[in-house]
Amino acid sequence: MTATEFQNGDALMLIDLQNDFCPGGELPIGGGDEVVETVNPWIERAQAAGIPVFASRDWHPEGHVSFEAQGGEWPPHCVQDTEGAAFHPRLRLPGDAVKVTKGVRFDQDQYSAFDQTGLADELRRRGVSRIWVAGLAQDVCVEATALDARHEGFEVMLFAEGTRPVSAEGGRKALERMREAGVEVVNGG
Ligand code: VGL
Ligand code: ZN
Repeated sequence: MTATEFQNGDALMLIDLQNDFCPGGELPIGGGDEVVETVNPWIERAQAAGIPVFASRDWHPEGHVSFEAQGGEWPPHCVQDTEGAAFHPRLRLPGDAVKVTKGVRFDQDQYSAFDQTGLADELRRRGVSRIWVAGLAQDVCVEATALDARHEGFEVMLFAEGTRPVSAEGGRKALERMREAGVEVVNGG
């Protein structure tokens, strides 16, 4: 599958395109900023096709359980209302983009945009049956979101050029697990 053909019943799902996941941020992912440039034309195409654009954001309280000082595995990142938690300035999110906020629980992390957010019901309510996924990080929140989407019964298309992993090896394994779960990996835009 190569060409993007958005159709009725689709949604574009952009995962965590926030400053802290881009070079210069607190948890930078190599090429994170390139992903922002890559997804912009897809946003335009989604709008032209009249399909909804969803954008998730990691939105942690200060001292979140996922941070190293609290025994978690990550440096502090995407702390609520900081510049690092803001969407990347070059991301051209439409005004009617639907924001999905996660990672807000004090007692546990939420990698997946579906985790306790009500997203699956909201997508169904809008008649969405297939989602096109891009964003960061391929081996963390993108994977978790794509797998949950499959479990919820959605068709899932992953833009290979529209995502980057924390580690190359992690990225390869994530791709494998996503493919096994029925995620279709799309090359090119
Ligand atoms: C993420 C690590 C920690 C992500 C979020 O968005 O992929 N990664 N929190
Ligand atoms: Zn996080």
